[in-house]
Amino acid sequence: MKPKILVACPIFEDVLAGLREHFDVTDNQAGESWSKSEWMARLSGHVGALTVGANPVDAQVLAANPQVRIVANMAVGYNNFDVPAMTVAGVLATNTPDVLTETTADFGFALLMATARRMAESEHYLRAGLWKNWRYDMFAGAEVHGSTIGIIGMGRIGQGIARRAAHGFGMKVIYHNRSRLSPDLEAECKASYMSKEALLKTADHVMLVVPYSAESHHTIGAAELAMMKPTATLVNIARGGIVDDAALATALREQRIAAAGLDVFEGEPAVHPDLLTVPNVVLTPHIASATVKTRRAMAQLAADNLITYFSRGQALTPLNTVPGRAA
Ligand code: 8YV
Repeated sequence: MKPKILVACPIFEDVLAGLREHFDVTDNQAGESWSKSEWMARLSGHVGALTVGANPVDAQVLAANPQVRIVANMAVGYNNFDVPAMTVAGVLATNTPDVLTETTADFGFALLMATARRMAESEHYLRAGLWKNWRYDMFAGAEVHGSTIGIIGMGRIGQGIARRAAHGFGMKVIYHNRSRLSPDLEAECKASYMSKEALLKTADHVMLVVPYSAESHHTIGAAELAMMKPTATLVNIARGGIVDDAALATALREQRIAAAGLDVFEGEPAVHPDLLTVPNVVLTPHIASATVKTRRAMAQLAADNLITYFSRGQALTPLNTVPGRAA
């Protein structure tokens, strides 16, 4: 009898077919959204699951599903997991690091460019048939090349953005992180460490790439927005909840900062209604890792974590250590 696993989100058919060779798979190719209680009920009877951010794995879910041995997140971020609770319950947690680093850094840069150069706002204007003549100040935005980017969160993706900024666009790179990079890495990224406050006061563009945790909740709120230059832009490709979206919408409406680019939202897929009514914000639906190649690599790595765990008792990219389960 093959172990039963639940694939909680739609994934590539060939990756699913590969999983079916090893497991009795329940899929969600229909892409149904489940409430927490539905998700807990669906998980019943399965020893493993492939999840995304919408699937919380906490003490309550684990208590209702003591048969679960591994949960493989198809994401590098894992704030939907309570890893200590999973460890206590003997459940292995895995994520998908590395495979999405460069793609996500590309998107961060694209969102910065779109935000600073007002691409979404000007496209809407053109589509609405409002373009009647040329004006010197029509959608004049902020300079990107040669300006100063402040990166908050200098992990792999933050470093990828720093390299693009410094080497591709001649930008000055300043960063804030829980710990400083090694001198070698700082030199490679041409990045200088700063306190968060100094960074917010100095940067022309602020890029958020910090993982979500209780400590990083509302890293950017009204007080931080007030420290930023009135000409500055803010880009969040990290997680909803890192920014106080209500405070941001107010700052954008009052033009206390110039513009924002957001790929992630507090309570997504719901978006704060005030953000939908301000023009100087570019909004995308959590797609920073969304290229076909990268999404395939993420799905395959999550699948391989399940396969290697059940066949060899080890996963490829574990987040915790629990007793192995070799077949
Ligand atoms: C995922 C992400 O696509 O990897 C992450 O942490 O934010 C995205 O790449 C998304 O979280 C799906 O769970």
